[in-house]
Order: sequence, then structure tokens, then C-alpha cells
Amino acid sequence: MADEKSKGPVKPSSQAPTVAMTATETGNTAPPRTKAAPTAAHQPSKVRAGMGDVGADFVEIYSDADLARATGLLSILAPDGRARTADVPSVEPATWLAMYRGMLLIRMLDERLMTMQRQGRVGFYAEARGQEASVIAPVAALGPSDWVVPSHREGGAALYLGLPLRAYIAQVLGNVDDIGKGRQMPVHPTTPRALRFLPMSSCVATQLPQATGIAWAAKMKRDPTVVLAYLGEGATSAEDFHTGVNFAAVFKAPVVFVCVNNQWAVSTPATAQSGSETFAVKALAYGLPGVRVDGNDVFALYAAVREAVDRARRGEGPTLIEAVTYRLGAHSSSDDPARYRSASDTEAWAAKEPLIRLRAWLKAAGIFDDAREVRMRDEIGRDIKDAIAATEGQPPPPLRSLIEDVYAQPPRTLEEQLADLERIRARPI
Ligand SMILES: Cc1ncc(C[n+]2csc(CCOP(=O)(O)OP(=O)(O)O)c2C)c(N)n1
Ligand SMILES: [Mg+2]
Repeated sequence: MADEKSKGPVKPSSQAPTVAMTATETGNTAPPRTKAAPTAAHQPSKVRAGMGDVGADFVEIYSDADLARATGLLSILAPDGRARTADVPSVEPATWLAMYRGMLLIRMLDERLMTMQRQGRVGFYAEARGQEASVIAPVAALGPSDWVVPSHREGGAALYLGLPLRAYIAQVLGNVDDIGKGRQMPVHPTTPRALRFLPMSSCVATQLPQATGIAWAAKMKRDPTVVLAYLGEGATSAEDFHTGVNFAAVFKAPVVFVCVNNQWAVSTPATAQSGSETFAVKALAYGLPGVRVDGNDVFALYAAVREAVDRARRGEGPTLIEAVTYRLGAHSSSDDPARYRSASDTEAWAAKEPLIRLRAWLKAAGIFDDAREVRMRDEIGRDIKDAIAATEGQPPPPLRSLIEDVYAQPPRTLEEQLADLERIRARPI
């Protein structure tokens, strides 16, 4: 690090990044651990690591409070639906209801499309069952000019932002109604540009440098856009996690990383994914705040994301939020979790799932009742049925679309390949 000294002024630890939480922290009640304390005779000069004072015998980039946020668990809405009123983010009741509807839509749509997959009407499907709050709460906390860079389980977030149900189902079927022209595997919708929602990405972690790039570009243009990037906990082991988070920290890019820790990366448990104490704590070494949140608690997640978005918009840089949840379903329709995990774990997590607790709170607050629940379910069920009826049976996109949209004029080689394909397709089987 020969050029350390050129990197700018030393940043005192009193200015270390903090996220002022509006809610109580519960769960981890242990007092925050203190980092290796220097001896009294050896008072540390608190400087930011790698930023100039190579002779310092002690450096500090985060405080005990920062560590507590990254290793504790922010929770507001308990599994039984109770919450301290003072901690509930101040949001219009209609917004909580819209979020509940968005979560219920995911639940009902996943159920329907998994059934269609088993019936052979859909090639492949991946559910978000159990982690609906982690899909919906982060996008609900964004402003209208913000961008979303999803991973591979956030189709419900696109629906919440306005992707028509018919377009979502057409994408799963890969037919002519699909905005992405059948170019992605099922459950990876491409959305209208106005939604500011990038196409879904299941190439693990590759979306993270892209998210940082968009955020950095916005910063250079002095545009107040914030970027929300989703990732699974499995993605923290991929090199693009390092690239995306490190660049974001160095350039103070306005990006909020939401790491959905659903305990599994296909058959690899979160406990075998990393040597870190939590996924959120990784943020501290990169020099950004890490916040560990109950991912089945819409209130806590909304509060944490909102705070991180506001912070990014103020020019204070990125945040990494870990949403602790559980993947109640299989990794995908090609997976059988009974081969690698016990049903009792899944049952224990099912009792803590996000819809039950938000529904209980809404009812206790007098915003919702059984009759409205029945009406909402009927309406969503009808919408799903109508959207399937409208698009199932539509033909695939035209073959020619395979070579379009990259070159203004497709090169001769692609035209030849297309002609070959058309000849092969025309042959009797
Ligand atoms: C680079 C890369 N490696 C492997 C895969 C196969 N794959 C798809 S999803 C996945 C696990 C991802 O786990 P996690 O990040 O925890 O997200 P989750 O599926 O739990 O939502 C893997 C290994 C892939 N798509 N891309
Ligand atoms: Mg996972």
C-alpha cells in the first residue's frame, strides 16, 4: 500500500458510520463485545485502517454501537403480531395494507405456479414462500426515482411496483407476451423501464457491481437516486460481493444492499456459508454500516431500509442490511429439501412467517378484518386466474427475436445461424 498517504485525510472514529435506528433492538440481549482493548499505557490513536497512519498501533473504523447493530437483531413486530406503537414506523395504514396485499399476492401466485409446474404447464419455478416481507418491505421504503437491482427471488417486488400480472406469468411461460422475449429462465421477469427495476439475475452476486455502478453514476451526475440491491446470503461468498461492496464503500455510492439470509443456498446451510458471526458484520470491515434485522418483520425491515435510503440520499454512502428469514419452500421446482433438512426446522420457522404477524397487527389496529381478508383473497385469486387465461396458450416469441436487440443490423453470421435454425425447425420430426 505504497500510496496510502495519498488517499486523503485520516477519518476520526467519532465520525464512524452509524445508522440512527428509530426502533428498539431486541433478540441479541448480550452486551456488545469490546474489541481487543489496548493497554492503558498504550492509548490508541484511533485512525481509519489503511488510510494514512501506518505507524498506528490501533485503528478503529467502527464503534461498539456499530458492532451491536451488525450482530444484534432489530425487531419490532413480534411473531404474535404485537408491536410497541412508538416503534412502528409512521406510515399510512393504506401502505401497510398494500404491503400485506403484495405479500399475499406472492404467496398465492407461488402456490398456483408451483402447481402448474407440477402439472407440466410451466417448465421451472422458484418460490419466495416465507420470505415475502424481505421481498416487499425494501421496495416499499424507496422513493419514486430510486432503482432496484434484484437477485432471483424478488419478482413479487416488481409486481408491487406495478409489473402487470399477465406480463409476469407470460415471462414464466416464455411466450410472445413476455417483455424480455423469452430470453430469461422462468421467474426472471424483465420489467417496463419506468419501474426502474433491472431484469432479475440468478448468476449469483453479478448484480452487485452493477448496482454499485448505477449508484456511483447517479452520484457523479448529482442525481439523488438511491439503488436497492438484493442478494442472498450465499452471494456473500462470491467475488462480486467483494467488488460491489468494496467499490460502494470507497466511492460512498448511494446503494443499500439487502442480504436476504433465508438460511439456505440450495442445500448449503447459512452456517456453512461463512466464518463470520453474521452476514451483516462483514460490512464493518469494508467501512460501511451493517444492520441485522428480523426479515419476517415488515416494520423492522422497512425502518432499517428507510434509514439506509435516507442516509445514502444525504451522501453518506452505502449500508448492508441482513434480513434474517427462512426459505419455507424448496430452492426451486428442481429441488427436494427433504434430502438435506429436517421438517421440524421448517415447521418452527413457519410459525414465525411474515404474513401471520402483519395480519394479526392489522386486525388488532382495526385496519383489517376477516371479511376484508376473504375479499382480498378472492380478488387476488380472480386476478391470477384471469392473467393465466389471458396468456397461457400464446405462441413463443418469433424466432427472429433471437438475433435482435444487440446489433442495429444483425451481422451475416447471425443471419446464417438463424437460417440454419429455421431449416432445422421446418424438418419433420
Ligand atoms: C455464479 C453462479 N453460481 C452458481 C449458481 C447456481 N445457483 C443459483 S441460486 C444458488 C444459491 C444462491 O443462494 P443464496 O444467495 O442464498 O440465494 P437464495 O437462493 O437462497 O435466495 C446457486 C448456487 C448460479 N446461478 N450462479
Ligand atoms: Mg439463501
